[in-house]
Amino acid sequence: MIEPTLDIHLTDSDLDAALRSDARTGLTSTPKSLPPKWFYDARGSELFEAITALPEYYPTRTERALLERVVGEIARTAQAEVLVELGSGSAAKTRLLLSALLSEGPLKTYVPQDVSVSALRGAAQQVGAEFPSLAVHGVVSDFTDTLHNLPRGGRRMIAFLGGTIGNMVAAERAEFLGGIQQVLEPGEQLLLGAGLVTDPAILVPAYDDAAGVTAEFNRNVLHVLNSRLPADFDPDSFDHIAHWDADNEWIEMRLRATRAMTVTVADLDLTVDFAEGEQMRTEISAKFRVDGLTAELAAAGFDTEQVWTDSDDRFALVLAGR
Ligand code: AVJ
Repeated sequence: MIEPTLDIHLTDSDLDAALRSDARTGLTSTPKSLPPKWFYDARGSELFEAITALPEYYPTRTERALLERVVGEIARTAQAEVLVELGSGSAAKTRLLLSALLSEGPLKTYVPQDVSVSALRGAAQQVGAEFPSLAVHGVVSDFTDTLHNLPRGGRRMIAFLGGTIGNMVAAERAEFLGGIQQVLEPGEQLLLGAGLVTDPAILVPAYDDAAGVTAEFNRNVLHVLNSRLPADFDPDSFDHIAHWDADNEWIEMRLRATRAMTVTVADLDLTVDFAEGEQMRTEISAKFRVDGLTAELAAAGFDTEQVWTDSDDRFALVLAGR
C-alpha cells in the first residue's frame, strides 16, 4: 500500500470563521436563512446516512443503481488516470467507480476532497486497504472556493455525485461549473450526478419522511449553532417544512418557529427575534431537466458526452468533457 498524503487548505479556524459569517448574515437577513453545509457535524452526517436508507428517500439508491449499471461505460470512455471526488461521501459509490476505472483503464490516483479531515483519513484508510495499487491524495478544502488546490498531472475525471449540485442556486452553479471547467485540461472530464424533476408526490415525502429523520436532520443545524457559536436555540420549538417550489423546481427545507422566541448568539453579540410562525430557509435541493442541465454545462464551456438516467427518470449521471 502506498502511504496516503493529505493536503490541508482549510483549517478548523477557517471553518469557524465561515460559520460565524454565515450565521450572522443568515440570521440578520429577511427572510432568515442558513446554508445547508452546516448540517453536517458528526450527528448530522449520521442523520444523513440514516436518510439515505429511508424508504421515501430515493435519490441515493437510485443514483447507486444507475452508477452500478453504467460505471463500466463511464470508465471505458473516461480512461482516467486520476479520480477526483468532490465532497467524497459514500464509500459505496467510490468503490464502484474506483474498481471500474482500475479494470477498464489506467487509474493510478484517487483524490478525495472534503471539508472534514476525519472523513478523509477514514476514506484514505479504507481505499488504501482495498485498492493497494492506488495512490491516495486527500484534499481538505471547501469545493466551492478551492478548486485550484486540486493536484494537477495525469488525465483527471472530477466526480461530483449525490445531487449536491442541487444545493446551489443557478448563479452559484454557473460559477461552480465554470470554476471546474477552468481547472480542467482539454480531454479531462466531469461526472455529475443530479436529481431530476419528478412527481411532487414522490419528491416531497423524500424530504419529509414518516419517521421524522429528515426533520431531525433539519433541526440539527440549530444544534450545530448551539454547540459551536454558542447559541441558545430550542430546536424542539421549530417544525420541519419541506416545500416543493414549482416555479424554481426545487425542494425548499425550512424551520418554522412554533412560538415567538428570542435567541442569543453569544459569540456574535447577537440577539435574534423569531415571530410565531416565522420560517427560516435551511436548504434548497434543486431538481433538473436533462435539457437544462446540458444547457448549464454548455454555458460553462462543457461538452456533454453522455447522459444516463434511471428507468423512472428521477436521477441523471452526466459525463461532460472540457
Ligand atoms: C446530500 C445535498 C444531496 O439535497 O437531497 C437530504 C441532502 N437534505 N434530505 C439532498 C438532504 C434533505 C441531500 N444532498
